[in-house]
Amino acid sequence: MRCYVFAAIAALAIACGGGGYDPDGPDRNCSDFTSWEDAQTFYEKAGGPEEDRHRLDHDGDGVACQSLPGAP
Ligand SMILES: [Ca+2]
Repeated sequence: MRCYVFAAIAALAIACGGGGYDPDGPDRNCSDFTSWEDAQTFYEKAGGPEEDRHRLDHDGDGVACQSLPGAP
């Protein structure tokens, strides 16, 4: 029974994950991304400036990981 519940939650997470973002996944830091575009895409999927649950945008201007190559 427990496995069934976990499977249902996983399916829901995939269905509602906004294009692959897993809110229960590991914390991510800017150093986990090789390019700014990847970090920005992840940041927006994770809720963007309203949530920023991974703290990728410390100054809150809506642009994540400005230290990465390719940042505007
Ligand atoms: Ca920023």
